[in-house]
Amino acid sequence: PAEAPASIPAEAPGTFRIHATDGAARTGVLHTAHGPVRTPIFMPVGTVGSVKAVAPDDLDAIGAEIILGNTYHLYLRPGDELVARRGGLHGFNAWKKPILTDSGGFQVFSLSALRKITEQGVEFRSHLDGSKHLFTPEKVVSIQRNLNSDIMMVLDECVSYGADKPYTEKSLALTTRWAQRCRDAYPGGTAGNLLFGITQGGFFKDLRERSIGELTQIDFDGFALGGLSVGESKPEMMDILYHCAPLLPADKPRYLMGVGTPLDIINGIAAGVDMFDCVLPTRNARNGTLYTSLGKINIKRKEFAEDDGPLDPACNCYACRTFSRAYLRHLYVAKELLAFRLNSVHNLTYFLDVVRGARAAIAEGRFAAYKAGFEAIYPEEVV
Ligand code: PRF
Ligand code: ZN
Repeated sequence: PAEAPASIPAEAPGTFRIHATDGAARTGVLHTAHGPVRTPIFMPVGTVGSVKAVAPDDLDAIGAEIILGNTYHLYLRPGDELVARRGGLHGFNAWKKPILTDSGGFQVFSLSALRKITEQGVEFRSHLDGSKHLFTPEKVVSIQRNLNSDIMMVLDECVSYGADKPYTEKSLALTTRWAQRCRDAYPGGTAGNLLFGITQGGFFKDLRERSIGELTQIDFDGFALGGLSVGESKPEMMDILYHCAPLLPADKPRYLMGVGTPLDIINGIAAGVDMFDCVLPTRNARNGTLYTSLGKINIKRKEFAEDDGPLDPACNCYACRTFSRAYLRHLYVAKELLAFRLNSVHNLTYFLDVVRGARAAIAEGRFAAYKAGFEAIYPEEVV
C-alpha cells in the first residue's frame, strides 16, 4: 500500500478518511471545498494572503496542498469585505487549493497593543495604525466566511506560558463558551466552510482534559491543540502533546497549531496529529538557515563560498536542481531578492518532504524507523 493516490476522487467537504495507521500515527485524506488534502500535512503560512517570497506556481511545484491565511491581518488590511468582493481569498490571491485561516485571537495576543478580554470578545488596537477593534466569536466567523476559508478556526485565548492554574482554568472555560458561539454563528451547511475547535488548558493535564472534554461535545469538523510552542521546554511540550493528541476524536482531523521543527512535526505525527503549520521554513529561509537531509546549515558561511554541489543532494526542488551552494551563498550575501525565493522554495520543499515521507512510512508500517532517522539528523532536539 502507498499513501493516498495522486488523484483523489472528490468527496463532501469535511469528509476525513484514514487510509492506514502505524501505532498512533495515521495517514489519510481530508476533503475540502477546494479539494483534498493528504494527511499528515504541513501547511505553509501565508499570513497576509501570500506565502512570503513564493508565488502560487512555486507552491504548486513544491507540492503544497493547503496554505494558511490569517483573520487578524486580512481583516485589518486590505479588509475582509474587499476580499469577499474579489471572490474570497482564493479569487484574490489566485491560490486555488485549500486555505485554512487562523481566527486572529492568537495574533491579537502577540501583535496588538492594549488588548482587553471580556466575555464578549477581545478588544485590541491595530498594530498598523492604532485603531480600536473588537473581535467576537461571531465576528471572526463572519470575517473567515468573507475570506471563504476552507477551514475556519474558532476564537480562542492562547494562554501565555507560565500562566497559573486559576487563570488557565477561567480562560479555558471562556474559550469553550467562545467556541460554542462560533459554532452557533455558523451551524455549517452547504457552503463548505469547515470549522475547527481549539483546545487549550496550558500545562495542566487535568485542564487540558477538561478543555478537550468540553470542546469535543461541540460538533466541529476537526480539533486543534492550541497553546503549545509558547516558550515551554521541549519535554514539557512533548508531555502535553503525547498526553492530549490521543484524547482528540480519532475520526476527525487533529491540528497542532504553530508547530514546529521537523522533529516536532515527526513527534506530532507519532502522537496522532494530522496537520501542522509554522513560519519556521519561510522565516528561516529569509535569514539563511536551510534544512537539509544532513541537518540545518547557514548558507552565509564562508565554507560554502566555492562549494559547487547542490544545497541538498537529496532534494528535488528547483533551487537544488538548478543552483550550487556557492551561488546560493552569493545571492544571500549580496542580499539579492532571489535568495528569499530560492531559500523559501527549498525549505518548504523540505518540510513537505518530511510529511510526504511520513505518509509513505505510515502506509508501509515503518514509521518508527522513519522517526528514528530524524532523531539522528537532529540529535540536539531529542528529549
Ligand atoms: N491559538 C490560535 N492560533 C495559534 C495558536 C493558538 O493557541 C498557536 C499556539 N502555538 C499558534 N497559532 N488560534
Ligand atoms: Zn531543495
